[in-house]
Amino acid sequence: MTTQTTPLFVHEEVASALRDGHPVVALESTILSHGLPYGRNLDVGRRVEQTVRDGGAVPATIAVLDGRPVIGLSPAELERVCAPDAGLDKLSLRDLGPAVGLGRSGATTVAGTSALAAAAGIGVFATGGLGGVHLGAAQSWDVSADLGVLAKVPTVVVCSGVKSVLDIAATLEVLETNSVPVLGYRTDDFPAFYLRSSGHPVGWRVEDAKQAAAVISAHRRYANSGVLLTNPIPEESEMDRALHDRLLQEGLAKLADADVHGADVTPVLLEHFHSASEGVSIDANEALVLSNAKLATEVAVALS
Ligand code: PSU
Ligand code: MN
Repeated sequence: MTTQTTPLFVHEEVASALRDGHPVVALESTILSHGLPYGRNLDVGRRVEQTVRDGGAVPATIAVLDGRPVIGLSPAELERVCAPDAGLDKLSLRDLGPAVGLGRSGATTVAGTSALAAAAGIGVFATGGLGGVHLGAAQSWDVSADLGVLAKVPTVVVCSGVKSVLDIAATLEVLETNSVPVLGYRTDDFPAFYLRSSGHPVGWRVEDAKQAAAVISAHRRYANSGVLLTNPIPEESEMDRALHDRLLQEGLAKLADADVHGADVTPVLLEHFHSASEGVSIDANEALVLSNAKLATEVAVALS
């Protein structure tokens, strides 16, 4: 019997950056395939990569294509992930084995991306929002695997907090239980994705990428868990609170009416926000992802 280990397919540019100790920033693909509509996703994917390049690091967008875990999509592969008929599965960490073993294709979530990035030796990862504890989780047990992966994988996730469609207080409790430090970039408040503040305090505040890098380096001496660096959406792109609250109530009602559960919850809610806000939420989403990519790049540069 032979044991087959499936290698990572690391793009040459990424591989050489890693060899030379140059900064690399991992990027997820679920945000493109399941989080943003066709027509905008490719543009955002390219801009995020360009933002990382402009900051002096190499971008590595991650997905599983035909059973190959790809670290650093080529331009053609990025187009494939963003195509209207891409038909990609949403891959959390538990789905990587099945997707690779069965030769399938899928976009990776924060959990899936963090695990593959860490396996490739990439420690900094930029995204939009983290998955968390869903409202009503006491009954549904719906807690994103993103939190469990941050507990075990020494990754730095730069994001704009979690959406207010989640139970933010419970999400912060789970992060605490799992020894994941939550840093606020120039803020004392945990951000709520479309909104700059959730009303919940962060554990620690950092003023610049250098401070963040110092915290991350020190954390790695004592723990194998990840670090969450939260960056509020740029002020000029923050969503109007009344609009936000209306969309949220409608979205939650839609979930209940259509009996949506599990992995479909986030995509269905995002779809509602996008269509009912006439694109305001998409602009907000793009602005925060770009801002997070810029900050993650500064942190990766400071760490390298
Ligand atoms: N939040 C967003 N946009 C997204 C996601 C979360 O604002 O696209 C995606 C991310 O890939 C995240 C995943 O890792 O949803 C969490 O899904 P779940 O709750 O099913 O674990
Ligand atoms: Mn879930």
